[in-house]
This record gives sequence, C-alpha cells and structure tokens, in this order.
Amino acid sequence: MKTIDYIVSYLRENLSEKRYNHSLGCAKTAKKLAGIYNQDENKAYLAALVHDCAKNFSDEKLINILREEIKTGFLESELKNPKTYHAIVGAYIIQKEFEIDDSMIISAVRNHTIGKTNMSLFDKIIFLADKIEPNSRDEKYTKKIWRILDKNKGVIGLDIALLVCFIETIKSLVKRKLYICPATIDVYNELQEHVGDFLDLE
Ligand code: DGI
Ligand code: FE
Ligand code: FE
Repeated sequence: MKTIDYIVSYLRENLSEKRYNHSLGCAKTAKKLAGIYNQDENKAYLAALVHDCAKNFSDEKLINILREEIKTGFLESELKNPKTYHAIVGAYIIQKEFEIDDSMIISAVRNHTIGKTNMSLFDKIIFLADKIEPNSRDEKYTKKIWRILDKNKGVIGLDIALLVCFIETIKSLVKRKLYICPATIDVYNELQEHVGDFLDLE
C-alpha cells in the first residue's frame, strides 16, 4: 500500500476542498462507529478517507474508466445515474493508485453509494459514516441517526439507522424524479422486512 501521505496528497489534489473535508469527517465518524461495533478502527478510518476518491472526476473520465478499464463487475442499471459512478471507479482507483488490496475496504468503497443486500458490518459502518459525518451533512439528520444508535444497542441499531438513510435517499430521488437503482430498492426492502417494525415514524 502507498503511504498515508501519498493518499492524502492524492485526495488533496483530486478533490474539492468541500469533498476533502467531507472525507476527513467521514473517516473520523467511521473510526468512532468501528469502535462501537468492534471493527478495525484504522481500517475503517482508511476506507472512509478514500471512499469518495473519484467523486470529482468528470463524468467523461468516469465513464471512460468504467468502459475501457474496469469493463466488468457492474450492472447496466448502475450506469443510469452518473452520480453513482464514483463508487465503482473509486473501488478501482484505491487498488490501482493506492495499492490497497484489502477486500473489506474495496467492498465498502464499492458499495457506499447504492448499497447492496447482505452488506457486511464493515460495509454498513462506512455507508453510515458517509451519511452522518459532521462536516457536510445536516445536523438535524445526523442527530436523529445518533439518537437511533444510542437507543438501539448492537447491530440492530445500525440496521434501523441504515433504513432511515435509505428512506431519505429514496424520497430525495423520487422528489427529483430520478432513476433509482434496483439494488437500492432491494436494500430498502431487506431492511424494511428486518427492522421496519422498530422504526419510530415521527
Ligand atoms: O458521494 P456522496 O455525496 O458523499 O454520497 P453518495 O455516494 O451516497 O451519493 C451519491 C449520490 O448518488 C446521491 O446524491 C444520491 C445519488 N444516487 C443516484 N442514484 C442513486 C443514488 N443513490 C442511491 N442510493 N441509489 C440510487 O439509485
Ligand atoms: Fe460517495
Ligand atoms: Fe461521501
């Protein structure tokens, strides 16, 4: 693996200041969540730090890397909204550019946007950290998620919090009349069946 210094300077060069700060906030939040759910804190910090490494690539560059370099391992339904490309490309860039070969980190980066059914605990931590980091996410929303985690100890709380995130994302996509990846709907249904009854509909 390349050094942290190398990774940080790559991120500084390739991300906007706002996105770089989001990544730092996400890394800190992921580390904290990893501590709560008994996962490797340093690994969580690193995965979250690099999760959006391809976020500020142009759509043209993203599609070019997808079609010419990555080629397989994604569905056409994942290519309907360019906003989701950076997760697939990010998982590729961290391997190629940062020489990260840890499958947990690669999976967490790959799945941090549309999600997937049967996510690992580590995937869930990075997914949630991305949605509740303090530097760019709305405080009212992050407080609500932390309340859920405090009230519901163990992985069940994480699943309830994720369900809230998926509900918010789906609502926002519908409001903007955007396509929703089937994977996102599948995760929503999986969580709805699993913890839907625990959700306090405020
Ligand atoms: O990269 P971030 O802004 O930190 O967060 P993200 O990777 O979760 O979000 C990327 C964007 O992708 C967000 O505006 C919602 C959008 N998006 C587009 N289509 C889908 C989608 N998100 C999900 N979950 N599912 C979709 O089908
Ligand atoms: Fe992202
Ligand atoms: Fe992000």
